Amino acid sequence: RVIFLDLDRTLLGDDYSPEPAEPILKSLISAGFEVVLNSSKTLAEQEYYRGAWGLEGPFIVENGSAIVIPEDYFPFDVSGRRRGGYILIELGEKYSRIKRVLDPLAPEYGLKYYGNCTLDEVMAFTGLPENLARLAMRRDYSETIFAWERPGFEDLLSERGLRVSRGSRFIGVTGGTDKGRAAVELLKLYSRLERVESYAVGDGENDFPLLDVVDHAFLVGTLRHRGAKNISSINELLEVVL
Ligand code: 2M8
Ligand code: MG
Ligand code: MG
Repeated sequence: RVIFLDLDRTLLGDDYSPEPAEPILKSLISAGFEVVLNSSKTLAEQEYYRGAWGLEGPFIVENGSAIVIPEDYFPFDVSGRRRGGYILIELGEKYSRIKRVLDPLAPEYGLKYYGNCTLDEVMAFTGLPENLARLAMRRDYSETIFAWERPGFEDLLSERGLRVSRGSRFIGVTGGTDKGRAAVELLKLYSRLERVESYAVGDGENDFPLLDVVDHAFLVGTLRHRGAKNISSINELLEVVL
């Protein structure tokens, strides 16, 4: 059983600390679940949480932009780009290209995102503590629009071939990918080992494509999505799946 988990407002609360979710992850792992983080967060941010929770498997970064697989994790060859002990299956766009599209629109629409904010501004917009804000600023494939003064930029970004989606708090900008597409690609690899039953938990609109591709879908909070079961918090998940 493979379970894809979103981070912000699914496993993490407003202080972004890993501690509250730790017992949940422990229970899922001891029940035999393969836990795969699938979030808007960067590789650097997710390494922090993986370390805190002792996760060792693949994970999906920046809204489906890349599947990150520890080298030698699967007992067969996986093709992708090798970097820092990982194999990266890249499905999104390079960060530089996304920034090149956003920068000329920023003055007119009053856009604020990592690429034109200082560390202090990032901390103020997100509420991230300094160490995590620094890791969030290490973007490889996506931008996050924290604030805007005028509407209308979303259509322009789509016309320029970028994908715009709502996360838990902000607007995410990626290439033509999403959390669901990346999950499908990773599930194909797991299926080469054994028959997989898939689960996912999220809270935001950018989780909908992920909820659509798994066997068992859960939404934390009050948003609704066809085929997904609403739960009030991640703790309720254990009652349902264990
Ligand atoms: C962004 O992700 C959230 C989660 O959905 C959002 O878009 O609302 C990303 O920039 C992520 O890297 C960052 O940690 C988070 C901080 O709230 O915002
Ligand atoms: Mg979320
Ligand atoms: Mg997310």
